[in-house]
Amino acid sequence: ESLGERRAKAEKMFGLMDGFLKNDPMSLQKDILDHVEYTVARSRFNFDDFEAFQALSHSVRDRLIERWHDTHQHFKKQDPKRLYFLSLEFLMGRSLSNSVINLGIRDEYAEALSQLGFEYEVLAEQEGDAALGNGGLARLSACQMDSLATLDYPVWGYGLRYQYGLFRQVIVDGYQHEQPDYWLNFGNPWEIERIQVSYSVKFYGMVEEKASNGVKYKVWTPGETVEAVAYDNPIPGYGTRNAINLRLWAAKPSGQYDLESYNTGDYINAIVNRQKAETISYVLYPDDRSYQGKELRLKQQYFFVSASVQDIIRRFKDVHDNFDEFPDKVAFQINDTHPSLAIVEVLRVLIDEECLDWGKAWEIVCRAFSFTTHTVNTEGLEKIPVDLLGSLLPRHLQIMYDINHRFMEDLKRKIGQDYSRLERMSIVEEGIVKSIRMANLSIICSHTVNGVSRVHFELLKTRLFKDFYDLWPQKFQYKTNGVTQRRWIVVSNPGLCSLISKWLGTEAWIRNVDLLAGLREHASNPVLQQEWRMTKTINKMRLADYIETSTGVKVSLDAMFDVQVKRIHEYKRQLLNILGIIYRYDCIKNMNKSDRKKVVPRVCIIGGKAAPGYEVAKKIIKLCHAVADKVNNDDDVGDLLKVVFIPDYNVSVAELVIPGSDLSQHISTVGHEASGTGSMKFLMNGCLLLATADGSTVEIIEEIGVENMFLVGTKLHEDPQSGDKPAPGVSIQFIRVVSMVRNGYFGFKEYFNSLCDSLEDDKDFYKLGADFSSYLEAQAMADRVFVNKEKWTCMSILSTAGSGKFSSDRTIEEYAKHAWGIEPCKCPF
Ligand code: T68
Repeated sequence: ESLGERRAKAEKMFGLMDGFLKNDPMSLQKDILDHVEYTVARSRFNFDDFEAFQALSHSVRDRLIERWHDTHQHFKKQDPKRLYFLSLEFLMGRSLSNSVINLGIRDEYAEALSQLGFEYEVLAEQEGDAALGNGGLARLSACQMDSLATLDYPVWGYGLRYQYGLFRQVIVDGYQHEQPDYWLNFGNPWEIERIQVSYSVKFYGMVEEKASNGVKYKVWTPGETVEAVAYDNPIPGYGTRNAINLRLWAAKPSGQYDLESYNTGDYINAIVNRQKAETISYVLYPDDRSYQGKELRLKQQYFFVSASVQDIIRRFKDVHDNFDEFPDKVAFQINDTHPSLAIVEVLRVLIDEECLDWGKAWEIVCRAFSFTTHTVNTEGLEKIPVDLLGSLLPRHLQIMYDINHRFMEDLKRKIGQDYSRLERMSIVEEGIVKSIRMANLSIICSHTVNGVSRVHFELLKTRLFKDFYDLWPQKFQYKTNGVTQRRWIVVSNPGLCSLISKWLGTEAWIRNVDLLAGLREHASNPVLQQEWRMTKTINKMRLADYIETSTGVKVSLDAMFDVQVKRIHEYKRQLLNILGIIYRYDCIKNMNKSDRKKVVPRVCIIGGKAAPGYEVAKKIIKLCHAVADKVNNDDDVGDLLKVVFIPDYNVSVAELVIPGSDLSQHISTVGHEASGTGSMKFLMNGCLLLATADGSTVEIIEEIGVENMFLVGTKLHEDPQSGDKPAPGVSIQFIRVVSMVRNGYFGFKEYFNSLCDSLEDDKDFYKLGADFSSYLEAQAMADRVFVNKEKWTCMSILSTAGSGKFSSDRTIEEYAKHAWGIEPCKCPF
């Protein structure tokens, strides 16, 4: 028997097995103890909670790997069209609970651990967050990966393995300070380092034109080479054997020795300098809107794009020898413009390395790319200075000019000499700093441009990308964002999860969330209502404990927990919330005893990070603390009002806060939030919304009915001119609360001066003054309903029941059908 024959025999024998690992509690115990001993290298008679968590995670990881291998084997065999999801940010949070739930073995693990004398929940708390992203955009990628795996789509996610994720927010004297998030300090059991999967990424240098047999071609001689090493993160689907891969790249010094520097004799410095290559993937940029033409950021973008494109083309060429088939086998999704260099990189590879002519390469690219934008304002669009591009990626800049030249010629033929329109649509922006408009590039080269909610789509068509929409209306679409009910109900709210399954008589809603609508018929049932409130109270207890440990403030469970958690931004109007709190405080202070009895007690909870260089946002955080100090220490007010700022808001904090809140605020100035996804998580958890008709809230209202939430202001379509009309006069209440801040009622008079100035009539860009009365009315309405327990609970049940549309499963189905053209590829169980 030859080695090959023996191998084939073994493959046949073991290939028939479902996987090697068993999931009964006894087998799980043995596995955990084996990992304690051989992976964590602790004695199986002596290990602590953290070591138990490590061993547990490794045992779960083994099971993930089995499915992940089978899935890739299956994809390889079927060779379906694959989606490559490119994003510079993924906000995954914790993985343990999500994995054991998706694998369907949570209870088995809990049982196994309890027999070993450990509590599953306690170990799960040991895990730190993977925070490789800023906010909405990054968490959306994570939710979409969960849906892609669950729906069996053949997909790879690609991103960057930052050594430092989003900064940790530490509050000192009410001010935000940033600390590095070295999340890898304690190891990362979920990733698999692939030292053999690595690619060289090239930067700088120069381009020469050469010719052979009369054919001209370009040669790029780079000046720097960095190695990209793959780290794979299996993403398990729920109720399926499929597990897909999220491949993150880390930068390492290149193995190609630079003889020159070694020969100078400065061996030590040569090594130290080479080590600098690693800085490319060191740290995530913490700005979630503004764009600064920084070289390191551009390097990160190209580093990740180049490695991913090499990997994708290698995989394609393993099985195909003709690029004609490329668009039928490969779909690219670019998450905002951050990975849009991929477009140019694919063109470059096809033309310079695969020797395709421009026409062929261009056609392939235009059929492969789909682009989603997450922004509403032109200032937020990414622009890269031409000088920077020309020095870092000289060949890419040439290709961008080539694309633009052809596009402009074509456009002139279509629209004639309308120079101002031609200028607006050009990829190149002339100006003091000549730059490349990455959004224009992305639109021109993609077959589909996606918005993230219906109103966002309207804004794209009529404002942001009007010129392009008029040219190519068929390219423009929208897929309203969604979130995964697996993480946001099943993992984070187990109580509600069992309650829902009990009343629906099935767990099928976990894969088919439309079934939640079945709760509607029970919304007024007093038995369900009683159980619903009980579940909420338990979640509120959990949250109250967390508030006390993280802020020292004791809160009453009878109070309405009113929450606003999200990145701090002027347009999101945390300031409106704080001014409302000041108004409430002022009212209580001026009430007589008998009126006070009627006050509905509130706990106002705010949380979120400000970009480190965003001064106004940082002042808003400080104001929040200043108001909290005054209110919480006022014995006269007691439990009628408490104000808390939850520090270091992140995914795992969200999992605790959202299930425990009664009311949540989404009060951006209308026309400024592209979609918003936090609201969807609150909705699923039966938390009532107090919101403006902005972004996806408009669609939420259609699903649940405006009578089941508290609307601030009018709906956009009722007031189409709202953007241009002068703000209605501000109320006396608004003037009063602003002057309290201005006059130093909460201290720090000088420091808050500029905040107050920004609220003056003519400077109030985000219309806090104009919306204040309506905001107070919505808040007063919430108070009135809260005392009517039956009504409130009914609205809460109807919120969950109406949340089905906002599952990322629906979003992904829409993308698969209307943008990517991919089909499920289910691995046999
Ligand atoms: C958000 N965008 C939108 N951007 O603001 C939000 N930007 O309305 C939407 O729901 C969400 O995307 C998902 O579509 C962001 O989160 C960023 O985080 C970001 C990061 C870097 C650069 C620019």
